[in-house]
Amino acid sequence: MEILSTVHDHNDLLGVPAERMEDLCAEIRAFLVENVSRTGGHLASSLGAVELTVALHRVYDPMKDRILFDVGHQSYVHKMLTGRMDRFSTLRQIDGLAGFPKPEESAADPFVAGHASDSVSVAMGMARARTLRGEDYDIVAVVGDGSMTGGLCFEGLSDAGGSDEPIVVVLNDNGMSINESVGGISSMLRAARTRPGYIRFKQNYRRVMKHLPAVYHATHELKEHIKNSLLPPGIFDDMGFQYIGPVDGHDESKLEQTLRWARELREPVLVHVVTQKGKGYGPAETRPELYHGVEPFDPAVGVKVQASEDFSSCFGRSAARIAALDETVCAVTAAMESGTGLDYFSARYPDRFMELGNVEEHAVAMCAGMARQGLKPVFAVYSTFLQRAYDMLVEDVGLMGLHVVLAVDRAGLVGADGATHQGSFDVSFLGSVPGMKVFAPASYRELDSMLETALLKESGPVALRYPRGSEGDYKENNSDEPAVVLRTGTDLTIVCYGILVNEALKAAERLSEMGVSAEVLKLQQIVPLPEGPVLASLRKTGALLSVEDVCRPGSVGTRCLALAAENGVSLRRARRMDLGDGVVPHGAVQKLRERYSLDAEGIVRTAKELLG
Ligand SMILES: Cc1ncc(C[n+]2csc(CCOP(=O)(O)OP(=O)(O)O)c2C)c(N)n1
Repeated sequence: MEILSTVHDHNDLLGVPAERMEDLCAEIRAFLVENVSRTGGHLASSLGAVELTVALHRVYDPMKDRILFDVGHQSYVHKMLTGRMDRFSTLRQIDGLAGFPKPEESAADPFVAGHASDSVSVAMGMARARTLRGEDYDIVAVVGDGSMTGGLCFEGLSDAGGSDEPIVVVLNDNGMSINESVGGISSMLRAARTRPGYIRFKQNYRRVMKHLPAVYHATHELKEHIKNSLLPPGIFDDMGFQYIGPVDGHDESKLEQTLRWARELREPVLVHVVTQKGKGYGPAETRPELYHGVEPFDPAVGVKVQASEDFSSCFGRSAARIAALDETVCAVTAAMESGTGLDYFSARYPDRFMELGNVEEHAVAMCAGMARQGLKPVFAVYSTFLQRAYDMLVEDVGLMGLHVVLAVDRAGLVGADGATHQGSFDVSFLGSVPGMKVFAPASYRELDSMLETALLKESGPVALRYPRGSEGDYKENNSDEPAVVLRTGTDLTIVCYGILVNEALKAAERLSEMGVSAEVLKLQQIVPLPEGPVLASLRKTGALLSVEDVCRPGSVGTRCLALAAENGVSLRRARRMDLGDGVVPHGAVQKLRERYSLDAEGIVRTAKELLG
């Protein structure tokens, strides 16, 4: 790490001679592979963006200018070049370096990132602030081709293209989302990538015509014609951007030169950069999808593909099983095919599987259309990303009571990805969608039965929320009842659901050893609340302890309190154990449970406090 060890910021980087840039990039890649293979994290995207990030950091000063990485999973090199290299051994661990941009961590991170497609909008907001406040700094949004499939990105591009704000959008096009990019935008970019002739033509044309303005006007139409034949839809130019590209994203000096040019234009510019995901580490170049996000692995061997059993794989198998019973069942994903376990389904029912791209809003509205015309769609989506489609849930699904099923994966604590990815809010927002039923399976068997019920027996909107990872000791199937008393007691009612049932049962056992008789009421259905069983238990014990991995507003505990009050059940004591405002930092799930007292120990402690 001869060169890398001397680079801690923008000025150090400017001191590295141009001819050493290739060596520097090689050292950065070696550092990334070595460190991420130990901690786990997002590897392939950062590997692909090494030259691009170095060039950005030579052209722009990240402490003064604003470099916005869309999603932010590709920002590891940015972190390395802004004084955080020595913290990489703590990446994604509790109190360690975050895996995504985090302003609290460094002034070089201008904005929280984690969800795709918002960077151009944020850049436009900053550009307007800069103009109105008469300030002087540059703004760059770096967005991947996968994230560009999201509608929000096009809202930002439309605004930017129609404005006079000098901003630079760097399209980091590697042809990949987590898996291969899909849809019309990706076809358009593929065509643009393979026809680099236009940019050469345009550069030469401009150079010559600068001296011949009369001829320029006369030949403008001809130029447009040539443009249209070389660059299929010319969409960015037509939207008002100066389109520059495609540029080789692994030629650092070319990138630097292009970015300087883009900055000098002082108008909305889109620089189309072509990169290879996983570049420089053989196994990641061959299977970039496997190296998008990795657990710790041996770099000499590479990531091992293991068919592990977890809630996602269980969902994929169940969806395929149920699809065999009813040919109107279809499965939908927004760029998360393997993460949600739907690769199993897609291999068996390719015609009834829809991978739409990074498009949660479209996915929900599209499912509503399918349901309206007699299909039974299940949209498998991570809890955190479903947030984006709230309006479609209310307007397109809820108001017509359409039979759309949501398989809400990664509900609750997700761990290392941190605040932008925790599934803390789904119970709160799903609970307000008209007609929505929410089930919370706590075992694979419950997930399987509840999915069948949701798809084949229900007729309105239904969501199943289940956690990241595997089931615990609880393996029963109580899905026939909305609620079940797993353990009877007289001193207090522990209301729980989903994976935390395991912690609640352990806690009740320990409490009984201390002479406290806790009733464990497990809910299979959390919206609407199973009022009868909740009231019966609270009347009996007179004390409520709700245990859940969600934010407090709209939580089950909050609704239990309201239910008790409305029904004249006076509680001697009550405590809601949850994730508070829902903003939970990164760290291993078990560590986070400990921090929020949502492990058995914490529940015991809280129960003892509660009962005095
Ligand atoms: C709203 C939203 N949906 C889904 C995701 C999950 N996700 C993280 S990265 C990614 C792929 C992004 O592809 P691209 O922007 O091309 O970047 P690349 O990984 O190819 O570098 C996806 C789908 C997300 N972060 N945000």
